[in-house]
This record gives sequence, C-alpha cells and structure tokens, in this order.
Amino acid sequence: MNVLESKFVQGFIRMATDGNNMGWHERNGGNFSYRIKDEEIEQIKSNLNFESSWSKIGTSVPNLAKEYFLVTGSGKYFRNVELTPEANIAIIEVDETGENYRILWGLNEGGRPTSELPSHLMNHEVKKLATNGAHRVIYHAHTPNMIALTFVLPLEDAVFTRELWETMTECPVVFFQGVGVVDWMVPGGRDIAVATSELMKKYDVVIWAHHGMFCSGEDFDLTFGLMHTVEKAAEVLVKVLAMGGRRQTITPNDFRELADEFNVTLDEKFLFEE
Ligand code: 2HA
Ligand code: ZN
Repeated sequence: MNVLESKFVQGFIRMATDGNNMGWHERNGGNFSYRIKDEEIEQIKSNLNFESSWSKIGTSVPNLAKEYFLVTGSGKYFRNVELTPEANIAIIEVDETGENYRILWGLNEGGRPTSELPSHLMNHEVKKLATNGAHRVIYHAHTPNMIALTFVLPLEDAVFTRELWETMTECPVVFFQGVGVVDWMVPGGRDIAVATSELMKKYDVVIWAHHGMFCSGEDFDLTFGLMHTVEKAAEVLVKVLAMGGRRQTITPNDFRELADEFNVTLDEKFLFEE
C-alpha cells in the first residue's frame, strides 16, 4: 500500500491540521509522533527504504528497540503537513539497542525528525510500559492559555491540577490523574526529556513552563481531545482570573460526588481545602 493512503498516516495528517487550525503551531512550533502498529508497517513495508544510515537519538530507549514511528520533521511547519506530507513528516525505525534511528520514508526534501525526538521517544517508552502498549500518540503543542498560566500560578502539579479541574465539570473526568509541571528548561535535549518522562509515569499531561504542553494517549482522537480539553480549561481560568477571580466554584465534596458517579479515582492530595 502507498504510505499516504494508509489510515494511520491520514489520521496523523488530519490531527496536525486540526492542531494548526487551533493556533497552537506558530511557525515550526510543536511536534507530534505516533508508535506504528506491526500490521500497519506490514501493509507499507514495500514502500519503505531500509538502506538509509543510522543516527544517534541522543538518549537511550531500549524498550522501543525495533519499533517504528511516524514523526513530524525538525523545523517543519504544521501548516504544510497536509499540503506536502512527504516533505514534512517521516517514518523512522529505532535500532535493536534503542540508541539510534534511521529514516525509512518521508522528509524527501531533506531534514531530521523533530528536535524533541528524545522527549517523544522517552515518553513513548514510559507510556508503552505504563499502559501495556495501549498509548501510541505523543503530542507537543504551544497552547497560549496554558503558557500564560505558567507565568502566574505556582509551578506545582497540585496547584495546576486543582485550578484546571475547577474550571469545567468534565475536567476531572477527562484528566482524572491530574497534570504534571516541568520548570523552565532548555528544550530539545535529554534533560528535559528525562524530567518529562518521569512525570509521564503518573500523568497523561505534562506542562512545560513558559513553553507549552505534552499529551499522551491511545489514539489521535483521545490525544487531541485531551490537549483541547486542558487548553480550554486554561482559557476559562485565564478569563476567570482576568475578571477578578472566582466568587463560587466546584468544591472538594462536589469532586468526590462526581468521581463516584463517573467511576474515576481522584487523588485526595488534589482535593485540599482552600
Ligand atoms: O519548534 O516546539 O519545542 C519545535 C518545538 C520545540
Ligand atoms: Zn515546543
């Protein structure tokens, strides 16, 4: 099968376009990766180039040895993914040591996978282990309302989780584990990848202070939906703070009732009295 005709590639392109339409991907901002299923790779194998040379990932992901990923390209713009996918995204393979990758398809005008490849692959590794292989999508976006909040709220998991949960009734149902926060760090390298993947052991959402967010999920709908929900919560919070703050809210006991009704467990450490 032609690579561009396969369903997972089409789903990936649609999500990149949707993210761009949300205003989350100025210039080359943001990046996105999908851990490809064996049967999906089998269908396109005859169109992949297994002659290309190996490059260093910049970190070690032994639990992703011999896995395949669809990724956005470094310096590429989300707005161009739909127009010329073969120039802006790539299929890569991780070698048997988990230290190197090679490009099997795409980036046909040159280029490398996303500058955040270490964070993407370390997050994939953590999530593959934590979810028994269910999570396949890692998505990084420059979401403006969340970025704004990181200049105002204390950079603590519990504060962000509770503030975001209080903005919309569905929030604690959608991201019941809460959200993690990474202090400002230099992007693109192994250090921020280690910090992010550590938080991904507990959360599906990690906020990068003054930068954006990472979300993890099973498929494109769930992962895009998660980013959208959290960023919308941030937007509501920005408005509430701009209007002078809350005069009434959802209380800890309301959250406990909600958790019972929707069959989710909300950690009591997020339900502190204020
Ligand atoms: O421009 O988003 O974090 C790509 C990025 C780096
Ligand atoms: Zn970024």
